[in-house]
Amino acid sequence: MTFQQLWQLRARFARRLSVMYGREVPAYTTLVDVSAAVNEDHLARHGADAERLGSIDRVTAERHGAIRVGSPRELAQVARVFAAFGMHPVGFYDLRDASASSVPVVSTAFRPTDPEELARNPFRVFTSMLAADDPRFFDRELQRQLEEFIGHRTLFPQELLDLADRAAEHGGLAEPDAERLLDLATGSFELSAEPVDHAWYRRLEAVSAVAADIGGVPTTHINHLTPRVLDIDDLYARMEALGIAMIDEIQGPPRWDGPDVLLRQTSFRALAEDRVFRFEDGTVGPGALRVRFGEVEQRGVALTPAGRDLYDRMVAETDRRLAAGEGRGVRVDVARTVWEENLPRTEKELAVQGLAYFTYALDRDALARAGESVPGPGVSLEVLIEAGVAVPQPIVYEDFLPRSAAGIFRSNLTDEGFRDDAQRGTDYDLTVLSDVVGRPVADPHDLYRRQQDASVARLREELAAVAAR
Ligand code: OOG
Ligand code: NI
Repeated sequence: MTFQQLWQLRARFARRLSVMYGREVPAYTTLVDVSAAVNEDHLARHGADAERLGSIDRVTAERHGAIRVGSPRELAQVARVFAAFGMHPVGFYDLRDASASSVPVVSTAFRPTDPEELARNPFRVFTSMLAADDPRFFDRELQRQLEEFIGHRTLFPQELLDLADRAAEHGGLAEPDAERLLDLATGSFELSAEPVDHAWYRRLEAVSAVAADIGGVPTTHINHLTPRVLDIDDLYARMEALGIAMIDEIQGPPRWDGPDVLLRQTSFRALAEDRVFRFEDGTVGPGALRVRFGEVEQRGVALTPAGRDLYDRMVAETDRRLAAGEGRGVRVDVARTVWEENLPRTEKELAVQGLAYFTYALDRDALARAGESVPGPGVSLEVLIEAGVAVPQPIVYEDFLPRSAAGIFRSNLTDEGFRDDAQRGTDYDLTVLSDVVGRPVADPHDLYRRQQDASVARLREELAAVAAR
């Protein structure tokens, strides 16, 4: 039987989840269809330029998922499952303070980390863990009950964990084990028909709808699967035209006529879904929950720490102007003005100023033209970029934005929930999360920088080879 490498398993896993989620949430299928049409039209209008941030095949196949688990033990287990698909934890997101509403989770994203692996299939899953030990959300009694409830459930069967460990160890699995792994992994994220304890669910919901979705049910499920588009404004307009009410605004950077940076996202609330409840009087019967939604994203270039600082300052400046009553309260309009005042208008300028990550291709014609004006081996990258000798190619942002994530969580909640800010929150960071998952959580900047550095080193070798002739 053919051996399935990790990336092949990953691609099959992404497709399986997509088919399952499309059955569960039919609006997702509409979203995928509209996304594909948006991408085709964008390509037709812009030609090869449209593929600067990824080939049309990759972009159209691309998805991210979101799941939520309840405890360190469950997070460590899901890390083992994702490792079988070549997906590793990257980045730390603290959503507990990222918005006014009650979102008691800390998160990371599981994704391929090698550029070649990303190119083969970039499937990633934003994964949140309930911070059940945070006293701002849960008093001592509720913490104890949560831990007990979550401690008693099994999200991932032992057979799945064993197969996953084997796949990770051997770099893949042969059939029929590969198929078994996919069945068990996909099944773990399927919406369960098991009855939900009504009183327990509602009790958690009073604190936070997110807490109820995680800790109020006996299993986990895909919260959303997100296709990627090349023009999110077009997507937004087409979905509204189809009568699907989107959230008020596109999250993240505004539309403007300079380079797209980081990540723009928007979403719509899914319809209420039928679930089975066990009511207080012991009867079991139908009910409805409304916790899942549709989301779509557009990705731009990854920003360096200096670029990210600038981004954060622009976001703060946008908030300040909005609070001062500018732009008639329309965030994206105010943001566009702030962008135009602060962010370079070209990728080349972003590169020269060291604000974004790029790989660099050597332009031999430009090198010949530049001649003596490009001095020897020690020449700085900036000079090479300015002279057109080093041609920047954007490195796509593969990660997430905490504020947008909190905005996405919040825009799909019916009420704000509860957070007692007089209490001290529990400390979580990248190191704590690494301990929890039992493997290092990568800092996204290290990954982008490594890719950029490798490309610059190759460029310098090519330059040296030319000079030696
Ligand atoms: C995750 C919300 C964050 C994103 O794309 O930023 C997210 C969730 O709702 O579980 O998916
Ligand atoms: Ni998402």
